[in-house]
Amino acid sequence: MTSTSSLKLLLALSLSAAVAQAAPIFKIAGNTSMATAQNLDGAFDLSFSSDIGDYTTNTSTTIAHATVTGANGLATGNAGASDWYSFTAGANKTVILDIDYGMFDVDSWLNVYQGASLIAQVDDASTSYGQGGSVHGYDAYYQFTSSVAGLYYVQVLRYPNSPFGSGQDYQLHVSVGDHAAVSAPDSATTAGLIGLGLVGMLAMRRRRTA
Ligand SMILES: [Ca+2]
Ligand SMILES: [Ca+2]
Repeated sequence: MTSTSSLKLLLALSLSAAVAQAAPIFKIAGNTSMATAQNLDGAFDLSFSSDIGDYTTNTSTTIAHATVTGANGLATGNAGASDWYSFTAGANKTVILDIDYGMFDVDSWLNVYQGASLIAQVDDASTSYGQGGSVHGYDAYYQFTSSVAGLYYVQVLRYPNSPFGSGQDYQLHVSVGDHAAVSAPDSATTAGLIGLGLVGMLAMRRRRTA
């Protein structure tokens, strides 16, 4: 028995499952210092994203990742300051920091810290790094191997190591080799099954009304 309402429900489930695959979290207000950094450890998963990868390969389903949207045009914005994030990594793990959709709003700049130690300052990168999401080489990208286990920080700013202006938005993907995928697992399979079910039901419906 197929009804319009059950079709709508399936469609809604299918769409929500699809959206849940790579839903970013949003920047909190006031993460303007190392001490008030927004911790991303609870947001890692292995859901597919066409915007996440290393220099050459999509790693979204093999290396756990978290995505945060930094919208400095919103109330949580840090115009006049910078955005701080923290995450945990084990020793000798691949860590990838990838800014997407910064340009043409913001020429992004990253300061990367292992504990309190500044280990890298990052400006520009090839748009081919980190898969999709960058239309300009001014979007920062940085890949490194963690030296020790512990807490790492990334401070997002604008070139050259300067505070944000108003309305400077970006997405930051953090991928960490050994990070637990603590969020919902990849829902692509579920979405696919629901989608197949939907196609089947629509086919049935078409036959009935033919
Ligand atoms: Ca990317
Ligand atoms: Ca840059």
